[in-house]
Amino acid sequence: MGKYFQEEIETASREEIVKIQNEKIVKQVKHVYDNVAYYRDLMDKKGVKPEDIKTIDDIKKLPFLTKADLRDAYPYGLLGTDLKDCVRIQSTSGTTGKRVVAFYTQHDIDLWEECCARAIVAAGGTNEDVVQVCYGYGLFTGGPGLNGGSHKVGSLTLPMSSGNTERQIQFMMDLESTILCCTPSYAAFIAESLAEKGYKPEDNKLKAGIFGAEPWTEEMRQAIEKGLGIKAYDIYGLTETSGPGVSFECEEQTGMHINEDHFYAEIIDPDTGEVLPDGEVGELVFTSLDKEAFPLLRYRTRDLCVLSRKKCSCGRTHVKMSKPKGRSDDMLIIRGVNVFPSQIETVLLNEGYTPNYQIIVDRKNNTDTMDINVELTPEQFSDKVAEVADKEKALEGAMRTMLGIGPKVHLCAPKTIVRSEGKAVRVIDNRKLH
Ligand code: DLL
Repeated sequence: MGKYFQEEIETASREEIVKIQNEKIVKQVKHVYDNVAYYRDLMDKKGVKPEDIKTIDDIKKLPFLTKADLRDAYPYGLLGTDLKDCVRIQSTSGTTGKRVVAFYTQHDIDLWEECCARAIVAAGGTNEDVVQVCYGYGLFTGGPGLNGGSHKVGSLTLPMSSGNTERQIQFMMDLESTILCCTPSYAAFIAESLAEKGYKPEDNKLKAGIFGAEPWTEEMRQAIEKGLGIKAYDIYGLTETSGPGVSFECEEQTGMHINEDHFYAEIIDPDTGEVLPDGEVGELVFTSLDKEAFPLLRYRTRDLCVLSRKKCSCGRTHVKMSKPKGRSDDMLIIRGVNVFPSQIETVLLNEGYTPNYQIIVDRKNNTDTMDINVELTPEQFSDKVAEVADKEKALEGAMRTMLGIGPKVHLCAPKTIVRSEGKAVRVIDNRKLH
């Protein structure tokens, strides 16, 4: 296997990509209008008919779809095929409200797994690799998606699921895993556990990791790369669009190529819905181009990103999205200031701290408070009160420079912040504003 999983499409010219998108969007809109009453109503309300969509540019005429619509239509209201044609569901890990349930025909599964296979090959994967998948299996899309992608590449697949770190390490060492797939926070935990057992980065056979499902910073990437002795690639996706593999990083590591033959991306102003030009930060909106069971037109992800069409040295031509800079609904507003957890992570890692932290937001006497618990390594740990107080002050200063407001920092003893095996819980908001 070469550098690409599907070279022709991954390196297609802009004209070829637009041609494919033009053809597919006409069919996809007709499919949705004919089969999904919920979206047909939205189109009718907006006065848009399938005939109005002749090219991909006409997509702007279509109404948006939001998570609230998904809740409204739960569970079958957005189904685009007969239930008897579906072979699988997957669902979100959300703990509040109704979960998102996505449906798949066999065709949808195949396309999804191909997207994941592209990501694995972009990370250097071949049929000679041993791919250890420790994303959760089951309803979560991470495990099944990467598992299917790994099969398509022909790699030996270790369907580990998350957790049981002892067993992860045993299999990693005994079966000589070469590619690790999990959340970045779990990768950091695995690196920490390996070091504790006395393993050096060069003792494992890993060469690459494919990490996603939660935000992670460049600083976190460097820490993981150093800790495991690998190159760490980002992968993005959401249950609504099928799962991981909507976009993935190549060796250039300057953003994730969106699989544009299956998903059309737009960036909009989250307040006005206006489409923004490439290069501007806004909310990412996806339109599926060839899904059968769960086709979504102009789905608002809430993820804030930038698109770039700069030529990529890897030869792939598909548009790139930046790492999500946060979610429009995850952004904390503290005393009127917008704060993203990723900014805090950047400061911590730049200042030489671990990525083990937790942000606690509260409201006391009508004023927002922000406390950040930061775990120290055994080397950093000191029982001299003055020393700790000085370090906390310095970190508070660095945070104030980055965020514009001053949080209270608490340095904690090693191993006091709970490790995550899936998506890390970084923020505890006790303000009960919702
Ligand atoms: O997290 C799918 C996935 C699994 C992606 C494995 C990558 C790897 P959901 O649980 O529906 O699906 O959560 C989707 O997670 O809207 C983003 O906010 C966030 N997210 C996913 N990938 C990334 C990433 C899966 N690479 C939500 N960087 C999305 C930052 C990410 N955030």
